[in-house]
Amino acid sequence: MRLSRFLLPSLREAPREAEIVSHRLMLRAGMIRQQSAGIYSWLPLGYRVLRKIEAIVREEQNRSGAIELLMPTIQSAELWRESGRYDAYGKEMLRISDRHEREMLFGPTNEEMITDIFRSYVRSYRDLPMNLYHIQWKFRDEVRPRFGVMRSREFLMKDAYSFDLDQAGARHSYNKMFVAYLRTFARLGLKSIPMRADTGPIGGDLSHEFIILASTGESEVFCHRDYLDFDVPPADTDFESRDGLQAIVDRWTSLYAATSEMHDAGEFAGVPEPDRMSARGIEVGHIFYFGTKYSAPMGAKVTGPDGVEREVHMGSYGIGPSRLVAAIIEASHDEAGIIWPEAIAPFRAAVLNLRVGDAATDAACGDLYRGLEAAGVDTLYDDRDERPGGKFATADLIGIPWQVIVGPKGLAEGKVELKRRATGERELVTPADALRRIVG
Ligand code: 5CA
Repeated sequence: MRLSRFLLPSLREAPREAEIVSHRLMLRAGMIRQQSAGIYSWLPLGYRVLRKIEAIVREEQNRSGAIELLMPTIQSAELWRESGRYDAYGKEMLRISDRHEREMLFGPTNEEMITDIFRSYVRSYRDLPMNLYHIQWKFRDEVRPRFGVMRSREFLMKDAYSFDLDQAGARHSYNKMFVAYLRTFARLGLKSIPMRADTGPIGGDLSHEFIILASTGESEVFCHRDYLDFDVPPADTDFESRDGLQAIVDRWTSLYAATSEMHDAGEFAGVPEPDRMSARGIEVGHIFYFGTKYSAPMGAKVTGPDGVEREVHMGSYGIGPSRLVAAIIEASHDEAGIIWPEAIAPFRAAVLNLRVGDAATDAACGDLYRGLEAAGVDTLYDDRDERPGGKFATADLIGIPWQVIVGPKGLAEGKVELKRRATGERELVTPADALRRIVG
């Protein structure tokens, strides 16, 4: 992408309304634009990151055996009356009526709708276990939308729903998501810690929040320090092995870790003092097992091997990709701006032309840009007619992991400068070497 042809409305100054660093940087880097309280447009740079996060979430869901579908954002009140949640959900639900005065709502979550889909098509235990997920916009009329996309009213959610014949099967489905979540957050460059959690309006009695530690986090959390050094399950983990997965989950729940709602000060005092960590955290995922809470009132049943019909055991599993964009920035930035992990950077490389209009510099930049793109590297070519200082600042602000700085002085010696955003390291190399190093 040529920066001169891109929409990147970056700002020098942090807008005053932004209280936390991720919100400030997302506005300064031209990633989002507020349209109403808690409602944002994703500008081109921000949208690229969101899509990359979504892709990693999707890959790990698929790896665990979950199946993707897509449900609508608008739902009917009638469906929610079946579970009793239409009245129970309260003011967080955005209620709408259509031209026929039918009561509708903008979905805050999809337990009812997925249960309706399931009961319409699945009748036999032979089709179980089944886990269906989608990645779709949700709306919750939060009392205090704040911190930009961290706590917004409209936000993207990956929500998965599992169906099993019995509680033991449901536990295995829960463990699959538990392990998939550990892998997902690690691939996004985050250290997540699963913590015992409250279930709120979703319900049920087994639940974990996946928390990443950050001083600006909204949740107060308490945990054992050793979690920070735990190894994440590898890509070839056998998701079908009940015992194997249970062993992983047992290890990841063996030490103390709880959010403030579930905190037990007495138990925490039992953790050796140097290992005790009380910190602030951001909830990036939340998983629930709630048995037959929805299948019973909505009549989602399957016939078991003995020919007897039973209500299915369900769980639901959420990740917030839009919140993750902000959470990753909270975890990875410096005074100059964002430091994207390579896996989700909006562009992996930037080519900075320090003398636009100089034939040799333009030619070298053009070659590098085309070479990188041809090798499959998403590249931003800063071909704007602007001073070098402004170009350095922009590339650092928007966090591009590899930066190739090209100017007439270096080129006279056949060299360009290769800079790593994360470390600030700079090296003089030939353009061919720069390309080789970035392509990897
Ligand atoms: N139905 C269940 C699981 S699918 C559910 O709704 N869980 S949840 O309420 O915990 O939300 C799941 C995830 O969505 C959260 O972990 C968080 O990452 C994200 N999320 C929730 N509310 C917001 C919000 N207001 N802004 C941004 N992300 C949010």
